[in-house]
Amino acid sequence: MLKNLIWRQSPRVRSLVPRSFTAFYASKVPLTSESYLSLKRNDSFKRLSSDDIEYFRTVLSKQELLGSKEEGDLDPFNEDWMQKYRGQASLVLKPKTVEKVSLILNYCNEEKLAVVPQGGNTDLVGGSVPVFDEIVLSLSNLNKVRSFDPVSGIFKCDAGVILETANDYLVQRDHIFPLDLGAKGSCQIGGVVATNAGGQRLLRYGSLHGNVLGLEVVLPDGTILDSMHSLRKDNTGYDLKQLFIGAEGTIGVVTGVSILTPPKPRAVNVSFLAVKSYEDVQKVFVKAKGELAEILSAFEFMDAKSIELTRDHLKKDDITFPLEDEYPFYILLETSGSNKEHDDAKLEKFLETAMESELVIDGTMAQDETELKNLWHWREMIPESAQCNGGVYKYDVSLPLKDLYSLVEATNARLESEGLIGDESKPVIAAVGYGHIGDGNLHLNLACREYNKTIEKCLEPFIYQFVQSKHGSISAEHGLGFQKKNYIQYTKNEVEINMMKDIKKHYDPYGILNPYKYI
Ligand code: FAD
Ligand code: 2HG
Ligand code: ZN
Repeated sequence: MLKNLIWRQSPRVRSLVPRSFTAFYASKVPLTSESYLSLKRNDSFKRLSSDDIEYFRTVLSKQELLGSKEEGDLDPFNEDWMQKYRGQASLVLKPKTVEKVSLILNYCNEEKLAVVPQGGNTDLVGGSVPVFDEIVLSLSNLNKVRSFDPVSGIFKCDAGVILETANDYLVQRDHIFPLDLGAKGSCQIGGVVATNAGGQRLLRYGSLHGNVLGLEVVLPDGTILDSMHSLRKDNTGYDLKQLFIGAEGTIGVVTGVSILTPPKPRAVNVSFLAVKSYEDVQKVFVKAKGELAEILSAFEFMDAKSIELTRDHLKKDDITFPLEDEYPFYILLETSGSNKEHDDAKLEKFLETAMESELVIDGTMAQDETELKNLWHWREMIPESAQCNGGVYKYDVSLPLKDLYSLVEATNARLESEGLIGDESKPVIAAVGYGHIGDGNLHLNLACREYNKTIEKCLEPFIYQFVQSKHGSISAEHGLGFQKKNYIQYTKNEVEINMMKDIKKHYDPYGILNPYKYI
């Protein structure tokens, strides 16, 4: 039988409030321009002058413009979440209206000033921070809910609304945001649209390419594209909004989003299960799809090492692991439906037979909302646990399910053969695998003692070649950003890449938006 856990005083699921980037953090993050020496600043971009700042002051109020008065002021905008990349912006603009975004971009385009759009700065591929001296255009002051229609479920908001805020707003109206992810406390709706983030509910609600009904976007020359439609069906011409979903701020700045939201499920169950092998993870997934069918809303997997790292990291918070023993693999399985009795009966039968056949060898089920959040906490805290030891290399890939875990094994073997992992004298602490099995999406994280070029060279292009050999994608959900810019050809062919370059050139002929990234 599954045991019901008695939880201690539970911590609230930690939402990632923007880090306090103190001098301590600032001093640790190397400048991107110094870590990647072959990279050169594009000298067709103008360097910011006092005249430019004067212009911005005529358009923006004091609260909408940040300059580096004191050293460290702009660190939160220059440094990424992984503390791997650091730019040198000396100006951050935080406009409060779409019209101001338009004036800023129009001016920057005319003056050839490079700009990086920034949301919550939780990007994991170095896309949200400057590489050199680009101006940061933060959307955080554009943060109003615009409307919600309880009949259709259509929600409209500014790009700078935080994901968790949007979801809380919708929950109060018996709906939810069709996307959830660990960075919900910081990331913004515009940011998740710009990265086409996947997250934990994709299995159930599909991707943003399907849910987003309309966008408002400011193009690099300042043109406002008002496409904030509310239609589920609209076959009049090219579906322009799709271009901006996942474009990572390279061809326009998203300022408004119209999205279809589902009703809040009345019954949610979460179970945390242990299995013997990756083979069994797949078997449980097939069984879950067949038997839980329409109520299955998340199927996440974690290997033993990812949980080991998380246990170490959460020790300080005195949080008890939900299972008594350790196992090779864990599964977090969630169901969401409208009838608790029906869902409970289905899930119990599923778990009973899974345990009888020894597919599932241990597990627990959340008994209330607090336990439910705690079980999710063990999954959502893996990224932070892998990041907090000095450095982390992250690879977010799509692979056929049968091959998915073999990348973790191959990477471990390669690191061992190169003498980079094994004991405390080695730079890599662990190479761990976890992710969204339901979407064929593996997160391979290398927790390191430091960022180190030898590790990077050992991993790249090795990992991208591996993914290509299995016909996977080198970016499942985090995007290309700075990290993967030079590797797109491992997933996309020449014709595809050339069409992308044409689109970029068409909308952004001077290349001012998010340069040095994407393609
Ligand atoms: P930022 O990080 O600020 O920006 C991301 C990119 O979009 C940048 O290229 C930036 O230039 C651009 N951009 C931002 N706002 C706009 C805008 N308004 N218009 C145009 N371009 C813009 N991703 C997933 O897919 N699934 C996950 O499960 C997931 N979990 C995460 C968990 C953690 C702990 C962390 C730190 C990150 C996670 N991510 C995940 C990564 C991530 O992509 C997201 O957190 C999110 O999509 C980024 O939103 P943001 O507002 O922070 O955008
Ligand atoms: C998740 O699924 C996120 O937790 C982050 O996409 C993954 O940090 C990572 O590699
Ligand atoms: Zn993910």
